[in-house]
Amino acid sequence: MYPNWLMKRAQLTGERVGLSWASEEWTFAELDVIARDLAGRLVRLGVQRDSRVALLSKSHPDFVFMMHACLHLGCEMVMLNERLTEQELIYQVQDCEADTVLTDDANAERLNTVNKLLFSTIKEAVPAEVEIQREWPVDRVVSIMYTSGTTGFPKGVKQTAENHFSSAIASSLNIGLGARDSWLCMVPLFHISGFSILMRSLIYGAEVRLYPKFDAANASDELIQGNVTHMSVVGVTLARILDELDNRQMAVSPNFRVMLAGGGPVAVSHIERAAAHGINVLQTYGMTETASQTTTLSPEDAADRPGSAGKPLFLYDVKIGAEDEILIKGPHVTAGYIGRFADVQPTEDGYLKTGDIGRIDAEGFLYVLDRRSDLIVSGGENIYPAEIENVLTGHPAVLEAGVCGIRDGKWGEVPAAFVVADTISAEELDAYCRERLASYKVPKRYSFVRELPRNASNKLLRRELKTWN
Ligand code: S0N
Ligand code: AMP
Ligand code: MG
Ligand code: MG
Ligand code: MG
Repeated sequence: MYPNWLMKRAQLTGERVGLSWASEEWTFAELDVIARDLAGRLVRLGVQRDSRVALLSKSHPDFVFMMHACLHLGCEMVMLNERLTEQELIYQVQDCEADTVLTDDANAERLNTVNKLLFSTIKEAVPAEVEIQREWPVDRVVSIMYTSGTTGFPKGVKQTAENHFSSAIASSLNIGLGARDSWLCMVPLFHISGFSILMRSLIYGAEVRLYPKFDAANASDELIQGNVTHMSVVGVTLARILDELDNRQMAVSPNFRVMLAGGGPVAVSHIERAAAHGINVLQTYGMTETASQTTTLSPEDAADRPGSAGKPLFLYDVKIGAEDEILIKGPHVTAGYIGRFADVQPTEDGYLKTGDIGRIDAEGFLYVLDRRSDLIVSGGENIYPAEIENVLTGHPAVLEAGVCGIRDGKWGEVPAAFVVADTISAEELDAYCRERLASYKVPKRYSFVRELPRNASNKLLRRELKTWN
């Protein structure tokens, strides 16, 4: 059993700031009071203790308050990605069988066909008497996040209290985090990149400095003023910060200690540019199935190991399996999937099969050489070609479709589609995809071809497609 993390944190260092947003801030004790109050309101509105709820919100303090309220009620939280289309969201809400979806008012017009509660409605309700869940079983599911799968159907990944706890401990044993620190959160809270910041903050008593979204000017202000000690970025956002800092010609405060860069490969040139600004970029290899980092390059090794994602953190083991696949073992590895993938066993002999290809050097440093089968990473958002191909072949005029990633100056990589079709234009396909896919997944280019590259068993050769560009 764990104690309820927010309650425990409020008892230990209740007077410390746990969350800040522009000029507002909340101590851990205040967060606990707000969460208890909201928990009572949720119950009044019919939310059951220990039930599964989905949340759809922009990054905002209210979102954090609602999450804490849900955790107080023992609820499992399904984190919905705000960029998804209605159709994509409905798939997840149905797959997870959530009883209720809690949405911020900005998303009020969405998900009208499901049982939904707006944040404003919740805040107006009269609180009921409720009992807060004082202890958390280690295998309690805290969060569920959907991640794209090779089949084209996103999989709901369970993240337990133990997953998050061990992740926070292992992270801090390497990077260091304490009650005087503040972690700048400009990554979405619905991704593990953002949610893990919230978990670490509870466990270490550090502040979360929250912003509604990534903004290079705001990020630079924070780094220069020295308000924050840590920040999480993806390659694209790091590049935008570096451009901004180049323009400003002002020094980053020595208070700032760690820039954790993950979600995909980070160019060595970015790491070098950052170093010139006095920014310590730590490249990490992490994923939804491992509640964030598995390997991270420690500050001491960063300079000598360009391109490496570091060594496995203290609690974890990584090895290379057949066909150079990266295999991961540790208490941070997901307990499994839900919904249509509930029967899929995530581990084999205790190791998570990542699908990523890598190499470990003689000193034990991991190099991620290639990503899970054909996965495209665009600005830190993952896209599986199969998901786009399924949509394209759903169009009556499309006979076959193949999608692969192409290099892109702005996003790193973007999807490009190759289609075998009766007469149809790229514009029509674009409109068709936009209705059905989040806009970052919509192909940036369509090529009409007579046939697709396939092997003897008729399997699409997406690697080959890449060479057609
Ligand atoms: C890069 C971001 C900030 C871009 O968003 P921006 O600039 O705010 O765009 P919008 O104004 O919202 O939209 C404008 C148009 O741009 C399109 N668009 C937005 N994002 C993308 C994208 N990624 N790719 C392609 N297009 C995009 C919009 O659709 C819109 O287009 P139109 O006009 O056509 O509608 C934003 O994308 C962002 O925040 N990205 C990062 C997300 C993230 O955090 N990913 C990480 C996920 N992975 C994990 O969580 C596992 C790894 C991990 O845990 C980790 C990762 C990083 C750091 C630390 C860790 C850790 O281990 O702790
Ligand atoms: P997600 O599905 O959002 O959890 O993304 C996890 C995937 O992102 C991993 O399986 C990798 O394919 C990719 N990824 C994460 N970190 C890195 C890295 N440092 N280098 C290369 N690919 C990475
Ligand atoms: Mg994924
Ligand atoms: Mg402060
Ligand atoms: Mg993802």
